[in-house]
Order: sequence, then structure tokens, then C-alpha cells
Amino acid sequence: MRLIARLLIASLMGIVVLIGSVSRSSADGSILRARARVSGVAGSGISGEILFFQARQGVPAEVLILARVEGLAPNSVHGFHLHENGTCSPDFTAAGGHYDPGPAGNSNPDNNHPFHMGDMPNLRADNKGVAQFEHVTSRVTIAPGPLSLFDANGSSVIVHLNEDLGTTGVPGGSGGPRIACGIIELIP
Ligand SMILES: [Cu+2]
Repeated sequence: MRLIARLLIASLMGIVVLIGSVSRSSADGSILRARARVSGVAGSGISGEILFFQARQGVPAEVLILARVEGLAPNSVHGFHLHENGTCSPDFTAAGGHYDPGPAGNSNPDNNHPFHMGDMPNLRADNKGVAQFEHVTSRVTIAPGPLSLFDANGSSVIVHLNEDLGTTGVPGGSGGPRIACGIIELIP
């Protein structure tokens, strides 16, 4: 079975099983891993962890993204993207636009959306304000390359206040204000 599929199944069985599986698989360096710990502004109560896994071998290169974010409004929906700068300070606007090295190379959240390489499905919170998220993409890589999250200035994850409507040319249509941010870091 393909590695990403195996990881996805493992994730359905629980994050502990997943981490165990990845630890075994990564012992020989066959899995690349990265993590972002997102947090909202002080006092917001929003926090979460986003994990990224990529098999070193394979065509196309696929990245499994797992996220758990808590402290959201119950049953809320939030735009959720990979942004172009690996920083969240002095405020979340420092993360820049949506990660989009190409082919369009237009990171403006209100344009070229939802075609940025960093565009992802919405985060959906349950009635306790906890969002669980699984997504497989071939738009980005952990490994070096033209779509690598680890380019010269790194990348980050942003959670938006509102739902991403998947529109283009509509101001705020990709989620509006930023409520949480995390820098994506390589896990050695
Ligand atoms: Cu965004």
C-alpha cells in the first residue's frame, strides 16, 4: 500500500498510532516531517498543531497534512491556508499572502484563489470548538524543490475568522481576518 495511504489510515486510527507508524518509517529517513504550532492572539484561547508528512520517494510528491485546532467558536468554519512567509510577528499580516511560487505566482488572497499552492479546505469546528483536519496535497513539498514550504523565507499556517468561500476577486472571500498563526518547522 502506498505510504501516504497507509499514513492516512493510521491517522484514522488515532494520532498515537500515526506517530508510531511515522517514527518507524522515518527511522531510515524515508519520511520527511514538519510541524506548525498555531496560536491565536493572547487571550483568544486558540491553539493547535499541524503536522506534515511526505514520503521521500514517490511520484507525484504528496504531503499529508493533519491538524487539530481548539478554542474556535462552536460549529464554526474557517479559511485555512499555507502562507508565504515563515513568520507571525509583529502580527499575523507578516505571514504575507497565500503561498504561491507558481505557476501563477500571485499570492494575493483575493486573487488567483483558490488556485494558490497554499490553498487548502476549510477548518470545521465541532460543537466544542475543536477542528480536526486531514488533507493530502501535491501542491507543496517538504523536500527541496520549486514548491517547497522551506524556501528562502519559510512558510506559515494561518487560520482565518471566516469561511473560505473559494472565490476570486472578492475581498475577504478567502476568510477575512487572521485569528491564528504558526510557523512551519522541519522535524529533524
Ligand atoms: Cu490565508
